Amino acid sequence: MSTAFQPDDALAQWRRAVERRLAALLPAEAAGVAGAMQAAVLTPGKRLRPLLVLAVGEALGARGPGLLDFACAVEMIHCASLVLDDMPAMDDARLRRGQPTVHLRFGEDVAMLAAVALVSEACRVAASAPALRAPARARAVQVLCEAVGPLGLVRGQYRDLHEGAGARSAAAAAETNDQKTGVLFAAALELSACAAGRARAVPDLRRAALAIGQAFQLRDDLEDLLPAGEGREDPLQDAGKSTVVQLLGADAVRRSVDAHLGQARQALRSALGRDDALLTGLLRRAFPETPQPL
Ligand code: GRG
Repeated sequence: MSTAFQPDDALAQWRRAVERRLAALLPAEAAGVAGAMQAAVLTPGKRLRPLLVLAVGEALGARGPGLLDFACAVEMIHCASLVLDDMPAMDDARLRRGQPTVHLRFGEDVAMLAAVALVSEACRVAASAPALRAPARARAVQVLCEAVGPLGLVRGQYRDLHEGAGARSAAAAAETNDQKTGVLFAAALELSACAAGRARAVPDLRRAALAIGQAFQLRDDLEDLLPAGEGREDPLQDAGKSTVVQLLGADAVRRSVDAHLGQARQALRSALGRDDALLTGLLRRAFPETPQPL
């Protein structure tokens, strides 16, 4: 029997651990706000952010249940942001992770309350992460609050909604990507460093996270050009919204995705002092061959 190391198996195990822990952390009732929180978080998603927390954290030497709770806190913030982003006042989406969006299932009032509750739960979970020192937990809460707040996701979303920045130039689109997407990847990787007590790795991790955020968002823009079902979840949503693909063309955007992924790998190598097979596997899975538009 082969005992060769299989990154896919390890990632699948971590993913199950994240899902079990998320289910245990959320309030148990099936009705009301608790039901909406469960729908927002437990509907299966890629879990890219928590897997990054675990992969980078372990590669930096963090072990134990505290790292897992940091990973879950980041996923709760991510899911809260998706609930809000999907609401009629923002993206007005009908589907998320293949299911009707939280506000369509539970009502807008409950969706807003669930999003607020998820942000506060994320902070509570990070603040009480087991087996980690108090300064690491305190720093993690600060990092999460900054990632959400007026200079975090809130700013990125405002910019995207009100400043039409995505459409003006490639540089403006890149800034929106940093603010709206990169910021939470950066928080995820900083939580890994917190759990491992490796603050000096943060500048390299931040560079890696922002590059991952750029690649992620540009890939998303490319997928918007694919036929319904292969790319975007809801083909009517965002119809006519201008993206960097219209500005630069799909080939240039595809090259840019690859360049950002190269920068991310280089920054991770610099943070860790080596290549890490799990992280390499995770990035390969998260960014399979760049999609070909129509
Ligand atoms: C108060 C938390 C909070 C946020 C307020 C609404 C908002 C500000 C920000 C939303 C920003 C946003 C929608 C960024 C894009 C996020 C993104 C790239 C979503 C898709 O992520 P995937 O593909 O989704 O990883 P899954 O479902 O796989 O997790």
